[in-house]
Amino acid sequence: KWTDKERSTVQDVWGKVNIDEVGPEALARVLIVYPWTERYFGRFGDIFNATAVLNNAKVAAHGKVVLKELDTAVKNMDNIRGAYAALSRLHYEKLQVDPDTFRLLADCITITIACKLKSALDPQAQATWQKFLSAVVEAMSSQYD
Ligand code: ZNH
Repeated sequence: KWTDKERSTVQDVWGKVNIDEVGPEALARVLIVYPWTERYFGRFGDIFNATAVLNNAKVAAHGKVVLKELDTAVKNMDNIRGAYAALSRLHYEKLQVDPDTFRLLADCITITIACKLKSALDPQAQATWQKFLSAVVEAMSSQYD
C-alpha cells in the first residue's frame, strides 16, 4: 500500500514536526475555524472566542496528546486501522465525537505544518502527508457503526 518513497516522506515530514507547537496550534485552529467543535470540550473552560482558545492551557495540552498519538500511525503504517481500533472505539462510544471532525483536524494539522515547514513541505510531500493523514482519519472512523 505504501511505496518506499511515501514511507520516507512521511517519516521525513514527521521528523520535522515540533509536536509541542503543532499540536496546540492545530487543535486551536479546529476550534476557531469550526466553532461547533467546541461542544466536545465543555470541561476545558473558556473557549468562546479565538483569544481564549489560543490562551487555553487545556486546549494546548490536549493538542499535544492528540498530535503525539500520530507517532503510533507513523510507526504502524501497515496497520493503522489496528493500531487505532481501541482509540476509534473510545471516540465513538465514550466521547461521541462526530467522525467528520477527524477530517477537519487532519486538514488543520496539515495547514499548521505547512505554515512551519514552508517550502520544505513541497506539493509532492504535502500529497503524501495528506494521504497518510487520510489513512489516520479512516482508522479513527473504523469502529463507528
Ligand atoms: Zn481525540 C481524547 C487522539 C481527534 C476529541 N483523543 C483523545 C486521546 C487521544 C486522542 C490519544 C486521549 C485518550 C485517553 O485519555 O485514553 N483524537 C486523537 C487522534 C485524533 C483525535 C489521534 C485524530 C487524528 N479527538 C479528535 C477530534 C476531536 C477529539 C477531531 C473533537 C473535535 N479526544 C477528544 C476529546 C477527548 C479526546 C473530547 C477527551 C479529552 C479529555 O481529556 O476529556
